[in-house]
Amino acid sequence: MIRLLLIASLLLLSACHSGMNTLVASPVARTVASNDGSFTVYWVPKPDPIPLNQFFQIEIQVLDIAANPITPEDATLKVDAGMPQHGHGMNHVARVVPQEDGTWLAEGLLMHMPGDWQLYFDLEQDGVSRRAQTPLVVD
Ligand SMILES: [Cu+2]
Repeated sequence: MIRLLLIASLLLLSACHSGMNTLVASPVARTVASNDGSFTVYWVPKPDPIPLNQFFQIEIQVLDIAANPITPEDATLKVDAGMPQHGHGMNHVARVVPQEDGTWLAEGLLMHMPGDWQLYFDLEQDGVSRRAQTPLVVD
């Protein structure tokens, strides 16, 4: 417990210096764990809620299992979305731009149909790609 508090306060300290605090502060960000449990994606859609048939962005921060940030210096992030029940993806390829504060900004996302989407975060590190995914209803 003390160790967790220590990590948390260290994180807060480093967050203040790098300006990352807004993304990790619950409940601002939504969270999704990777399928293998090795990292967590904190994400904030802009605007929120995600609009139908309109471009939107997602601010993203990734923390490993010990709550240490995984930054664009450590890994490459891809963001994609699809409607599995319809067998299609987006009509646009999202651009994921590394930010100086160690986060990412995904741009050019567009949900062109209402209904059940899946949002995919693929983190590639040391030649291995691992996925976090979350359901998303757009109406
Ligand atoms: Cu569809």
